Amino acid sequence: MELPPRGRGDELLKPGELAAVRLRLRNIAPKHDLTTVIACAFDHRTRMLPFIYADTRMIPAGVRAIGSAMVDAGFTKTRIVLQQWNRNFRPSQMRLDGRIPDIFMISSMQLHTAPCKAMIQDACRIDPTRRPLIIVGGPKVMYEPWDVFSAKPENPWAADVAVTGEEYVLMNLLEVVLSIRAGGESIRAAFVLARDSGLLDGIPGLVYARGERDGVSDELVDTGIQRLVGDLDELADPVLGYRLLEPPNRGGGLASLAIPANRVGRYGPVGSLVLTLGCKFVCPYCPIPAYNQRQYRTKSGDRIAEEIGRLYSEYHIRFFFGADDNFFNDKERTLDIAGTLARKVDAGSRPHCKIRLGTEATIHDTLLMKEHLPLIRRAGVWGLWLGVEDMSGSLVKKGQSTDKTLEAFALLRAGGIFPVPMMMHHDAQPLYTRNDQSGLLNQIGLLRKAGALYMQVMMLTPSPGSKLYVETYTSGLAYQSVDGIPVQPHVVDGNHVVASRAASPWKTQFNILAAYLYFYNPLRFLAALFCPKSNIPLSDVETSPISPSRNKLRRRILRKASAYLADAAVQVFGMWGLANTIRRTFVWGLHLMRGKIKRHTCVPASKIPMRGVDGAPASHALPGTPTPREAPSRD
Ligand code: B12
Ligand code: SF4
Repeated sequence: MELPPRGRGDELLKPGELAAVRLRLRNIAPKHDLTTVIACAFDHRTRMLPFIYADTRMIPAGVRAIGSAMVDAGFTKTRIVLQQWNRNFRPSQMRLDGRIPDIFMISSMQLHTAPCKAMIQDACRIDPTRRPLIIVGGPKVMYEPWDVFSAKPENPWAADVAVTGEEYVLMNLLEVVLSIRAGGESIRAAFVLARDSGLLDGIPGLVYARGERDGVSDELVDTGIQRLVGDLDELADPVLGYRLLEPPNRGGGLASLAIPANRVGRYGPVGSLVLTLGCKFVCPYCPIPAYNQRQYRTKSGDRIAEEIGRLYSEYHIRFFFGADDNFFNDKERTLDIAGTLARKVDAGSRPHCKIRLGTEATIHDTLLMKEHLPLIRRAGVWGLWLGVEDMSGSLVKKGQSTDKTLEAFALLRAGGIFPVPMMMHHDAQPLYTRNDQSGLLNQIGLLRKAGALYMQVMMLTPSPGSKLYVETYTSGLAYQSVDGIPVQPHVVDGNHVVASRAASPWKTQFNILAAYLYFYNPLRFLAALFCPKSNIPLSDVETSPISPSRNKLRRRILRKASAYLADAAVQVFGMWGLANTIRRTFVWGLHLMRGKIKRHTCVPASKIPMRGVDGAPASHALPGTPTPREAPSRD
């Protein structure tokens, strides 16, 4: 079930609305002297291929965006804590500027739900008179905001509010709460007042609780689907967020200072960057088009060039990953971005000459961009993650036949861009086939031959907010438990088989391991040493605009050697990643083989009644959610 659409023409904020709220907050911020901690939930059990490096070395854009928005709005006493680096962090121990913060925020993906809930629980241990306002946001609550309010009287805990939207919703919420905050009053008390007087109901993108018995809320009020910011140039400067990072440490509390700017690139060498958001395709297992209200939103080329320049100069970050859903979605807008970045390179701008940018796109759109690929490469795009899924098209058709995929690979490589296939394994796909190319290994073999250095295979998994989501549960496809082990969020990661009709799902689980082993292994490592796939045009190009005359030869040899050895290095990395993947998923395969599988019959939904404002249906309620009228009396 997808998020419901807003009314036609009412999907976006009015131009300038986000910029205006930022300005208004900046005017009142000095009066309030707020301290804020924003934590990124991360479950370390999810560390495996294909994301094992990016998951901890790329500083997530969500928390950073929220941190940037806070600083930009004048709330400079803000700290970002990544559980990726600070796994022992305990909200109950945090102190910022010598005090318990006024606001504690959490950002979480669906698969990191367990640590997200643990942090809320821990924050709820703080004395209620001093407890910060707890706000939860990010991809988890975009679709399942109700899950951050406990429905168990024996274990009561809850966020104060879930933000189902982006920066604007948070800024809007802060503005309303601060507008009624009396001097010396806690921000949480002001929030409660705003909530109880109905002031939050006019802010689409919130879910908050009302009433309480035995520690469990009586109902959740859903203020509806957010309006999106259309022009991403209105967002706060991402450079601000990088100054707020808590240094990696083993303690439960916070260090006195954030990571100094000159060390940020050391801890997080890959910078994620919002360039565009949205996608025109409608794959039934993907929530992205509906989340974006079928809108495509971009930053301008000038803005992106400026951000990259500053991120490079201030933090020495030169590897970037675009948070794009489909970078080539709109030719004109892509060319604006690429053209601007390429012009900077032509003019000899050092940061722009040095960067390497990776992002996601579809095969279909890559082919439409074929004559522009040299420009895209000049702009710094160096790797493209392509949604190949299953090339035979038996899973989904979005213009990715075998021929087209191979054509796109050849064009990209000829243009100096590394193609990275993202494959989706599913019940109907055999591991290997003799007479055609539909088998998983057949396809991987073809893609390797076509020049893939790195690849990912994921299992089709229920994704909240997608068209297929509810049906996956009601049809009994999704597992509830395997061999008596409940299916918890951290295994709903695309690496574990958690939804399948296969008679022997363990085979599917081991197929994924076999696919990786086929791609990353000692034999291929040796082959990569003698016949590397990484030697593509421009792979050894000089990226420095002004070559130092000294050491010119040495630099040239180094560049050539690293281009030559890159393929073998990726193989070594892949084998190490595979060892971790086997360690984490092999036992699951055994449970699938030996144990009984219990299936869901209905979709997990809120146990607490939900409603919209003015009695409207709640936008984020899934089928089976009680409404306040239906709620059984707890007397
Ligand atoms: C880059 C990316 C990754 C990178 C992340 C690296 C990193 N450390 O940053 C990598 C490649 C590692 C990755 C891996 C995975 N990813 Co990913 N990824 C993305 C992608 C393309 C961009 C993320 C991003 O930077 N977005 C930009 C930021 C600004 O957006 P945001 O995080 O949503 O934050 C905004 C709002 O959510 C909100 N917000 C966020 N936090 C908070 C907190 C508060 C308090 C408030 C008020 C608001 C708020 O405001 C922010 C600003 O607008 C998104 C899709 C997308 N376009 O967002 C998928 C996405 C996040 N990934 C997703 C998934 C499922 C995965 C994987 C499980 C693989 C898979 N099966 O597809 C793995 C998990 C790996 C792991 N162990 O964590 C899903 C998450 C779905 C969900 N409901 O949780 C997404 C949304 C794609 C999708 N299918 O819809 N991913
Ligand atoms: S092409 Fe990718 S982003 Fe677009 S709808 Fe399909 S899976 Fe989602």
